[in-house]
Amino acid sequence: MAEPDEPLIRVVYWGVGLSGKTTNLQHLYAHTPPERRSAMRSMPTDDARILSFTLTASTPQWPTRLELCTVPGAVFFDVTRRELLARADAVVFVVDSQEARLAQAIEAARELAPWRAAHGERPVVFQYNKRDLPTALACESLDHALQRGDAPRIEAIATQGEGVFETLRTCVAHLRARRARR
Ligand SMILES: Nc1nc2c(ncn2[C@@H]2O[C@H](COP(=O)(O)OP(=O)(O)OP(=O)(O)O)[C@@H](O)[C@H]2O)c(=O)[nH]1
Ligand SMILES: [Mg+2]
Repeated sequence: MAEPDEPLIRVVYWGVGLSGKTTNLQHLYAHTPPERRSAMRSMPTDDARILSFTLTASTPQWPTRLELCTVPGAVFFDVTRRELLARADAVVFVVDSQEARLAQAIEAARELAPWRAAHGERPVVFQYNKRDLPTALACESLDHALQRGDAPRIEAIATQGEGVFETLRTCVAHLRARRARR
């Protein structure tokens, strides 16, 4: 494990219910050596669970511990979601690529907008998930509906682990770039 005095950077996995946030965290957890991560913690809410664990993403230039956590997607966890978001240093926005889920994703993007406006320097990485489904929309359509065009986006099939580490690496790269500019 990393030294406890290393900075803890919080990455919040954002997105509507069933978009694939938990699947992302489970894959990251399963494929990170135990000496580089904490145990998985779950915070029971009424009927959803918030998952979190810390992992080290150390380089000689920037020894860091990341705390990864999921928000509960269901609308009635509004308050919990906002509290978690308020503490986020970066956001991974997990989007279910299916057309039938687009309206919900747009709503989640709208909910995220005040945080983005208040913390313009904090990275947001879009993950277009469920690319394996025939009902997935073209990425350009998702960009058009969800993005201002400035955030990175990664395609993923979280159930197969595809794009999951790439998403987190992209997020960390942006955090590092921001730190270097300070
Ligand atoms: N086909 C397909 N299914 C996926 C993919 N990623 C996740 N799923 C499935 O989508 C469902 C929801 O995934 P979760 O990871 O539980 O979603 P969540 O965002 O944590 O949902 P909440 O906790 O309700 O907010 C599960 O049945 C997953 O197996 C994917 O890339 N492709
Ligand atoms: Mg979940």
